[in-house]
Amino acid sequence: MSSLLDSINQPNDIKNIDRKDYKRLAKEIRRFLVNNVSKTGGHLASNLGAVELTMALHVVLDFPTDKIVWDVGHQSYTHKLLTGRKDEFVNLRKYKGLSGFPKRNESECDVFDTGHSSTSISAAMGLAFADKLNDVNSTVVAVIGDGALTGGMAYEALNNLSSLKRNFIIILNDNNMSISENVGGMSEHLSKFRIGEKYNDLKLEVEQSLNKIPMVGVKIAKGIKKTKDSLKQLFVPDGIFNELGITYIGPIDGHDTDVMIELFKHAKKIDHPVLIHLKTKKGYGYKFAMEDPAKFHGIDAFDKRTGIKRNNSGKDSYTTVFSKKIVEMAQDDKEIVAITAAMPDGTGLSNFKEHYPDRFFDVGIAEEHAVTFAAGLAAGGKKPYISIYSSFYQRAYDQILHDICIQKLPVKIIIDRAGLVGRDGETHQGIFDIAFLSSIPNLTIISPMSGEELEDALEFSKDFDAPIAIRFSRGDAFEYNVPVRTDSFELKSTILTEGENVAIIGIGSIVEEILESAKLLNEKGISPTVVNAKVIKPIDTDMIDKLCEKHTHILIVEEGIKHGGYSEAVLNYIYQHNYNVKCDIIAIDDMFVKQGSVPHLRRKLGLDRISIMNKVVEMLEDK
Ligand SMILES: Cc1ncc(C[n+]2csc(CCOP(=O)(O)OP(=O)(O)O)c2C)c(N)n1
Repeated sequence: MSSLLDSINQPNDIKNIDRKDYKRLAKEIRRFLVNNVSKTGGHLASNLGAVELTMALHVVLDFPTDKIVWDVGHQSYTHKLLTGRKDEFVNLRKYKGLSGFPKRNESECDVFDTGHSSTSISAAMGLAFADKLNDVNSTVVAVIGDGALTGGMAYEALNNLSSLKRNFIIILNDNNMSISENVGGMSEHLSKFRIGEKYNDLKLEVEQSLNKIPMVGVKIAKGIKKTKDSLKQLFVPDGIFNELGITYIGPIDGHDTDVMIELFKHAKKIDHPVLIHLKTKKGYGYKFAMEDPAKFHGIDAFDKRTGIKRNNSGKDSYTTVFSKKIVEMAQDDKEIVAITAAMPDGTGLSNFKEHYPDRFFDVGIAEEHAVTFAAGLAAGGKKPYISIYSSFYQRAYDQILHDICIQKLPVKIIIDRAGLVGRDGETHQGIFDIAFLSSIPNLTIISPMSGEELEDALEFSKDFDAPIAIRFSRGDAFEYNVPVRTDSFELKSTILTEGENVAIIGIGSIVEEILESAKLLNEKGISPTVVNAKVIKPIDTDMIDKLCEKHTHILIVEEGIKHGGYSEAVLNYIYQHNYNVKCDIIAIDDMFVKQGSVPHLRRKLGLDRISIMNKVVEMLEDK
């Protein structure tokens, strides 16, 4: 039997597939997703849960006139398959390959780039208003998960939506999960809605009328009328949404393609915003993902027969070091509390939750709230450790500045996934935090280079009586053997190897790369001084003075954006003090870094050991 998926090569091709074959198509899509993602890695569980709802949307909508905005965008793989991108899945998330998120430059059917949560309703509303002003007759849909519906932006948009006064569809893909278990009052409210009798009546009627399709006449007309009548009964007056001027429909089985198609057709005709509440199962159709959807939310390559991840190094990541250390510290210090914004597993705080459930807070995908909440906890005398990925702190800039730093509250701002993160691409690279945080007064910023140093920094932060940020990378923690380990952590840079002529200064995990480049330079007879900057703010000016006095050349290497970064601050200091040294910087120069493996991206950006070595040689030759 030929594959149905093979007959889908461009947008709208799904419309040529017979209705009776939809189940088979869904199966083929799932098999394709599991096969491919097991090799490339990716967001598997969310995509498996969104297969039928995506198919139904593609049957009903006309692309590219009609538009879908995918919240977060991690669940858009089926949309990519149905819009002619099947052959590109072999290169999913690879350098220059297919993105794991919607990208406007990839297809005219991707109308809005996403990656960070809870933006879909705002963006879709903008598109709908634009079409309205341009007299374009289109259907605009925002697909948002129950997890993304914990984010503040979603509520700002819902509150604003009644001003639209035209058709607008929100698909709420409710699988009762964020990455982990979903949290909060809205989630509890939604879980009270059960698929009930009215839905089952509708399902029966849709099935009956579909069975009659080959015949013509009164019976079909009756069937369709009945369907319409029972559809009306699904328009439940739900308090929250209806009060905001949004008609609520649901809940509907989000794996029932036929019923969704009927519903979406009707929803297209409604002259104001509607929200269709779908109940789906995360990981649907693949045993291992259904059993452990959190593990398969975003996963590296795995063995599809066992569900076991390939390439486990066995070493502790920086996150694991943090996770273990904070549990240990909280044992003795009862004032320590921990906060996550929907990432208990990713930040390693699920360990803390197990040990100290009363001192653990998962606030949902709500970084702004999380930061101000932490500020409140600190004002109340607690020692809050808040852990968020670097790129997600971007939306909490004002809360860090306004709620923590102006009041000098001793919040411990843990920045995970700082630096390059790799395959999720430009929305997720953690390359801006140094630049945007360095400008904030009262904030101390540390970037430990190894697992041990991270432990020391955490210990130091516990009683630090002002805001402090500790940033570390994704991946295995560097195991650097300090000859004599002292327990005292000082806000000072450290010299790792004493050399001559040239000094190389690094921050965080890039120091490991610098040490490797120093070995290569040694082979060439060059002996650089290697400095672990460790403290980004305030700059250790004593160390810079010393380096400038003893060297002719200084190179600063930073896995972050150049403008406003650490390197520029050091350069500025050297310039102001008229030192007679030649300086250069390797940092990311005014660009968004696309997807790719971290080693590959480092090579492309000149941040790998060979490039660092070459830069030093070049500097010394150019006396
Ligand atoms: C601002 C922001 N914070 C955190 C994340 C990480 N993140 C990606 S998907 C996700 C959960 C989304 O849950 P839901 O919307 O229900 O989608 P599902 O994966 O369950 O289909 C989270 C927390 C993000 N993308 N953006």
